[in-house]
Amino acid sequence: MQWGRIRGAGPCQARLHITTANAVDTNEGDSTVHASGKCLAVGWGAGGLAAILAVAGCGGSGAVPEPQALTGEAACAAVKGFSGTEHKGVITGATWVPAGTEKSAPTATAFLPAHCVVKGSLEPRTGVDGKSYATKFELRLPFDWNQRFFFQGGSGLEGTLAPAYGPTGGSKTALEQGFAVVSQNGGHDNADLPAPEAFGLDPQARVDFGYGSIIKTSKAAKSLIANYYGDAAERSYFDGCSTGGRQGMTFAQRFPDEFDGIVAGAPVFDFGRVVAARIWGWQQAAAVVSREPTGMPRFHEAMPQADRQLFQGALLAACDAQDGVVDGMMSNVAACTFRPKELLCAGEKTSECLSADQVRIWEAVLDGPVDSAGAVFKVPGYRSPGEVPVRGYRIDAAWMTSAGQAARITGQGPILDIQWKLNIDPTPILFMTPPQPGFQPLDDINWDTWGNSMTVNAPWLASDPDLGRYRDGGGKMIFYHGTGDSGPNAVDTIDYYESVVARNASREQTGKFARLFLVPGMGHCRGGPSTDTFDRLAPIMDWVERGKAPDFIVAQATPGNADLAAVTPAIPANRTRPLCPYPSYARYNGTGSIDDAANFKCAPPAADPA
Ligand SMILES: [Ca+2]
Repeated sequence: MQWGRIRGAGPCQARLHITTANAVDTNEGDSTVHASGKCLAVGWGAGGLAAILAVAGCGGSGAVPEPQALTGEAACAAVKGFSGTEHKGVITGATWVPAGTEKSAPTATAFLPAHCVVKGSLEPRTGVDGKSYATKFELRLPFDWNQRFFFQGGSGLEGTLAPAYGPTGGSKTALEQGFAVVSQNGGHDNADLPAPEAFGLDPQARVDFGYGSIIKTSKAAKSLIANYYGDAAERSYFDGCSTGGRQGMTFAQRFPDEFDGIVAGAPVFDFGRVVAARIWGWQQAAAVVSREPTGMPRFHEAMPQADRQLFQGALLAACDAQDGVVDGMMSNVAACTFRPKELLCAGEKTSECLSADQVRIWEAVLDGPVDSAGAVFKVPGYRSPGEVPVRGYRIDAAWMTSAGQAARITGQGPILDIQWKLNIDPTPILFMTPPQPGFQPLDDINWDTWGNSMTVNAPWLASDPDLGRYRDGGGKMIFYHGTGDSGPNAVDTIDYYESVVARNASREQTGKFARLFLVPGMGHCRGGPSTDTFDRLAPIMDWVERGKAPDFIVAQATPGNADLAAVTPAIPANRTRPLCPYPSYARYNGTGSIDDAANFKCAPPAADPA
């Protein structure tokens, strides 16, 4: 599917025109140019821009004088002349990238189209900790623009500026499809900080990480787009996973007018609760294992690889067939009620059963943190009482590593390190209010009081179920979440989605603007024994621009994904599956290849056989 421009049949390419200030007819405090052309220039704040007038080349009737028309490289260079925004921004660079000179990744088959890379810095300042802060963004403006804007969501604790190519999960990036694409750094640069989480010492930096950086970036990008092309973007889309998924929810909840379509994957919409669940799980294992001289628990001792495989095999044996086919994937997660305690050894520990400690650890991980009275963690419980206990493979990693066989076996390796840096290290500095340097989460947490420390006024909380303003503005929203996610739990996202349903007239009415797609077996945003590759942009565009709601999304396995062979039966790299809107799931029709999505349909949970 090729998406054309929304307005104007003729070319609408960047043509930045340089005039003198006297030649521009401005309103007070507004450098809008009065012209009869279809694409007319819009000034970027008061002053500063009067000398630069952007006129796109579509639909113009000739009413606009044609002074020094600049295209391509010269137009891009002129962007450096922008000197102010409503957020006190400065353009720090504008670089022309000719066609055929840059790829979005070394493995990409095609070169990127000609475009201008604009870099800017918004509200630079010195924090209360004496460190330098600013919201930095990168905006890529394709010469051949499709009149749309794409916001590329961030990740983790932010602090870096990713190239704004706009990955979509499909074969082409958003930039290659003609979108103007922006990325941002979350309001802080890791290069300016002693540790990634250190921005937690500055209250404004916390706010910027929560929502400040993304809204400033969105506003600035839209202004720049309007100037560069001489016309505002007709449609705006957001796509992100993890922290990016949370940012998508933040836009829908706090800034519902910013986007027409939002894709929110594996959203960390309650970071404190995700971290709490992690720490809780680690605590359970740490209590029964030895420690490195550094104090790091040897988590792998609690669950050797053979026992992990024993559990995985038992889980699949219990739940794989519930979707109509034994294929190494558990698509009917609502029907899976397998519990670790079913593997408890009757006597001595053997290779065929789990010890009492192992069962206790895994059961505790599934139940989530409890206080001294045995009540589920209050902020609120990271899984609801009565929820199905086993979702995909989440149990695989909740207390140790997210992926990677080597790390699972040895307890060492970069993946565990990453989990530590996202959960343990930031807790005293970033997730506690006020910060408490020196706090040792693994040993010091008091689960009776922990909830308040973690979530009160946390600016990154995005759990408001009221999406009414976004809905009423015509916005569409796609959530997706891997059932094997070892970070933010798919159960949490299900619970959030149900809370949205509860705020609307019915599930059917909710499905008219927001749908959730579970990805069976997928880990955090990708990976896992799953079909984890799918185009996220096409479905949301179909929904926004053609009124075609996604009844399913075809996903395929990713060649080279080692996790495909980690289950029995192994998953072939050519497998496709429909991802289904919750609560339906992909059910095998009973005939045809089990690796072809065409032989599956989205079935309601009630279709599960007795
Ligand atoms: Ca199955």
